[in-house]
Amino acid sequence: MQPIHILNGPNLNLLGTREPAIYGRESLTDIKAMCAAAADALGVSIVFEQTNHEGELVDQIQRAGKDGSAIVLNAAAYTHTSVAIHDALKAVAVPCVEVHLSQPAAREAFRDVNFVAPAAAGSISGFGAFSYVLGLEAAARLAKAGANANE
Ligand code: CA2
Repeated sequence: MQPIHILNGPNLNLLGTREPAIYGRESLTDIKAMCAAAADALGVSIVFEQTNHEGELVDQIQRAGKDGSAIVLNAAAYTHTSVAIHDALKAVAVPCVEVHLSQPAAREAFRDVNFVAPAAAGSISGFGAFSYVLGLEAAARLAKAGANANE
């Protein structure tokens, strides 16, 4: 099976340095290590990437569509703003599981707008770094089933 691509959007490289009450104390490197351990247990391989740039995130989604079996996506702030990321997810033939550390629905009203969820197979939010482990498990199940959310 091709790897599951775990993609991270803007500012997530700063995790562990600020706002631990909202985003937890783990750094993105810690989350990558948690995902690697979970991937081993699930018998899948992963690619783990982060970018602060919208177009680069679109490129990463397109690469995942060619070289991956599923996407786990924390698009961070682009979740709430990016038609380009919505369109990229709709354009690829692999399923996407949306993940968030926090629970956006319990936060500011501007986070109620979500361009990722309508293009995702499902969403996992509010469990801190564990959202990624749950998201990876869901993505592995979808990938093994050969699911394609955009068919
Ligand atoms: O809860 C999540 O995972 C979010 O995707 C995080 C985004 C936010 O815009 C989404 O609504 C929910 C923000 C990521 C910012 O990351 C920071 C990391 C360290 C310090 C400050 C921000």
